[in-house]
Amino acid sequence: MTKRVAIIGAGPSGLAQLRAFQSAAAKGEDVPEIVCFEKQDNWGGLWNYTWRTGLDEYGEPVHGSMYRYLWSNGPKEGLEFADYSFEEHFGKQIASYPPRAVLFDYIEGRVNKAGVRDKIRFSTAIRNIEFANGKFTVTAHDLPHDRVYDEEFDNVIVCTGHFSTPNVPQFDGFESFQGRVLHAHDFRDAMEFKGKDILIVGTSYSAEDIGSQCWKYGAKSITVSHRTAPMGYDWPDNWAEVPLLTRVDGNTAYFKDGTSREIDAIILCTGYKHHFPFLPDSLRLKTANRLAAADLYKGVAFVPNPALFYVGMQDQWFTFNMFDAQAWWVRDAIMGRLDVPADRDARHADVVARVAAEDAGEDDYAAIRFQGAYVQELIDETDYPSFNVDGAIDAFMKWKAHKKTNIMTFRDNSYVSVITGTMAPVHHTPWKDALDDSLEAYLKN
Ligand code: FAD
Ligand code: NA7
Repeated sequence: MTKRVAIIGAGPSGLAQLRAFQSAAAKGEDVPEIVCFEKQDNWGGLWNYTWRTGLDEYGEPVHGSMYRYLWSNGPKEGLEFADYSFEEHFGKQIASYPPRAVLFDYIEGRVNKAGVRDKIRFSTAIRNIEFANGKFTVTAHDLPHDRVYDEEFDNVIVCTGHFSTPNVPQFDGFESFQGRVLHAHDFRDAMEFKGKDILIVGTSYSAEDIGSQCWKYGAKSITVSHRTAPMGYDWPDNWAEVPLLTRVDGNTAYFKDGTSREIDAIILCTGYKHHFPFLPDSLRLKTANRLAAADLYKGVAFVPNPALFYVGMQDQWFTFNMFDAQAWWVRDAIMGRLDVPADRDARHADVVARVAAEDAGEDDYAAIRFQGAYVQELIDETDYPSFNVDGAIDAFMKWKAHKKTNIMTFRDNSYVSVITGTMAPVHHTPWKDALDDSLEAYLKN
């Protein structure tokens, strides 16, 4: 096959795409030439932890948003690769909420086994992409050698993630606040906030988890300010939920209900923006962070130009296994084994239907089922190993219930693998007491 395909990013989505092509090649199929460009010097995307914030050694915006002591925020049984189980990787079943280093090791194990590292050009940032006469011209920047060059491709698959460019609102008084104001993207170590009164703005995953971490590592108090609704869990005594921040004066934060609190630091857990500075307007995805992303046929093929694909651009209940389902589907579309409608209106109609179906759901439970059905739809159309998607949905439902029961102990539960059918062991130490998040400590079961 003479086609050339560019994959931008070697995080879980880009690695899923590399593995998808490699699995077809391993079956003796004639696959396109693949080049993956990754601006960091290693793979793993967000799971490749960096201490850096702001700009990196080349002046590039730091991609990493993950922090020390991060444990999976959902059960691993909801994200397990269908072609590479946790038991295969670790030689035994492990507990259900692995810390970051353990999940990084697992992600890496699959692609080491597949032998795809030589397809990746590390420390290479994509600067620009143009489309003309049926070809993409991709401009890459080899950062260590400071060399910019162009190459042509038939298809481009954007796998650059969407939880790296922070959404940073402004509140009156920030400019004269006496403590630190940071976005979740720049949060690295909860120990920094030990003994402090912290204010968190936002009520989604980052707010819940960064607040919980600060609590675990000894913050004096946690106040969480909501724009829409409080999270509503049964929080510890030194945790309060308050209405939206209106202003800050000195070290006093004022809220919409007229109350105020003294605070030492403010962490904006206010989400992220889909940001593709390397794409012209005509190729750039513009979507909210939702399950039915705008402008993506089957959630992956760009409606205005179906030679361009995006993987992992949805908001995420399912993660690694959804990226796999998408990557296998994209591979088959590129290899001509699946049809993307030639008619733009037909592609658009698919998006409209998905948006309406998502909007018809009333709660998180419906959202989980919606995304599970999407994963099932894609894997039914490719040779990605079928797995028990309903079992993964069931793990998510139990996880939600466990969080409601006790938000500080939900990670002490275990679930059944939907790949091997084995029950995970209960972890040797409750999450709140497990201060060492290393791989060695976690695997001591
Ligand atoms: P990313 O992991 O973001 O990888 C994108 C890659 O593209 C990066 O390596 C980046 O360097 C590269 N890149 C970007 N721009 C360029 C460019 N111009 N040129 C070249 N390369 C480029 N998911 C879970 O399943 N469980 C969790 O517990 C969990 N916790 C999370 C915690 C945090 C704080 C965050 C932010 C996310 C979390 N997620 C979690 C969700 C996360 O989005 C996925 O797990 C996963 O990392 C997404 O993979 P991705 O490959 O799509 O994107
Ligand atoms: P999310 O899930 O996009 O949530 C963003 C939160 O920020 C949400 O609660 C928003 O409140 C809130 N928000 C956004 N803008 C504002 C302003 N201007 N004022 C107040 N509150 C605001 O981002 P997360 O970082 O939590 O999660 C992203 C990923 O990281 C996720 O996949 C996890 O796995 C880790 P709203 O409800 O819209 O009022």
